Amino acid sequence: PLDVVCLGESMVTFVPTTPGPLADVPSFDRAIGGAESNVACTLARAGHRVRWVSRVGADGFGDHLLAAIAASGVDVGAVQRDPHLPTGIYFRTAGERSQTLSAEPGRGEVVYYRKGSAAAAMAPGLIRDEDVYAGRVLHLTGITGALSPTCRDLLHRLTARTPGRPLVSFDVNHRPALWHGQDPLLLAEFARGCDIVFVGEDEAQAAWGLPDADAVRAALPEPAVLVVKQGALGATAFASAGAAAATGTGAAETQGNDLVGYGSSGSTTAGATASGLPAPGRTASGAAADPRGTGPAASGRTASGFGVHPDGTGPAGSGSAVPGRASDVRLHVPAPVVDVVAHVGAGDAFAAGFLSATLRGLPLRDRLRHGHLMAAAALTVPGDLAEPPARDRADALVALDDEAWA
Ligand code: KDG
Repeated sequence: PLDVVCLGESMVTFVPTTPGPLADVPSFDRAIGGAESNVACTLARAGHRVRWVSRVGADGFGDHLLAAIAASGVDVGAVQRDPHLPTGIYFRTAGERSQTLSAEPGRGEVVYYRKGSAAAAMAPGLIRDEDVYAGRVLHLTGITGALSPTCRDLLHRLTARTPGRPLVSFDVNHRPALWHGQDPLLLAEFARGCDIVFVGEDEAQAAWGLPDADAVRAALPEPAVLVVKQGALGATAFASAGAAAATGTGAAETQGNDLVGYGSSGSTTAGATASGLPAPGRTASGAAADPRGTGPAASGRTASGFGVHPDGTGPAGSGSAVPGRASDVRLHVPAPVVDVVAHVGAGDAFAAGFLSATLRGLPLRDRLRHGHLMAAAALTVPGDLAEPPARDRADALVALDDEAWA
């Protein structure tokens, strides 16, 4: 059995050989990009069994993506080749925010050529359940939700709280260039259906108008674990009490939802109840009677659950504040100081480090620290992917006292 399945589009990436705005760049180096395959490659390089599920064209770029991702140790056997549609590509500058096309701080300019790509044709009927549900964790990102209507449908389906599904991890990954003309509140809807959610404080601000980590938790009480990344400051995690603890003696003993401390039944329904989450199929009104008083359920929530609506209309009324989970553990872990070469890929590496530690049954603090260490490795190389630190070295760094991490 696999540890993690990652689903999403990857692209051949063209990175300028010289600095400066894209308009002036005469030549490019070839690399690969794709948030979910970055997570897959990092996890595989860190020793986990990982599959990447996607679609690529029957073209040379598709060949290259498959070969490069497989070379990291990722199973690409379930990736489909589309005989007619091309593999997506994109161009980006290395780092500093420079031109108008850049909407993401530190990401430089980003220009996608992925509309109508083979991956954008992913659809519920095309992606097989046995391919995506083969791991202990399914990792998804919000990028998929913006690629096409069929990709959006697929993400809706994979983030529905269906019984028996693996643990679902979701990185919001708000890419403004992809959401043009679409409502990024949809990203919150996807997040509510997941068990572990990663979001940058800057993304939550840009996509949802939420000012800080606490506001994000108030708006997203459903995921058992919510990690709000705060750039150089570190990250703040919110977890239901059980989800914050060490959950097992090691990967072999830790299965499915037990990974976030739901209990030992292995059943999604029982797990959801134990963690204060709405059971599948339960309506918002049913959940209002939750004895923990943790607020309304996911499915019935609307944009008014946000303290500030992205349209600028402000709080939806004095009585509408949505509390976080009463049972939450809230934990901030500072990030180590590094000399940043390029931000691209750091969020993916953070998710990979956090998930790796989750699979190993490590406590919340250590999961955050492993996330930071993987991110630090990615921040100090120019490309998306870095060689993860050796596990014993990473464990030794994670075990240092709080002072060393302050
Ligand atoms: O996180 C890095 C990714 O953003 C990059 O590899 C490209 O997946 C990508 C995207 O859609 O922006």
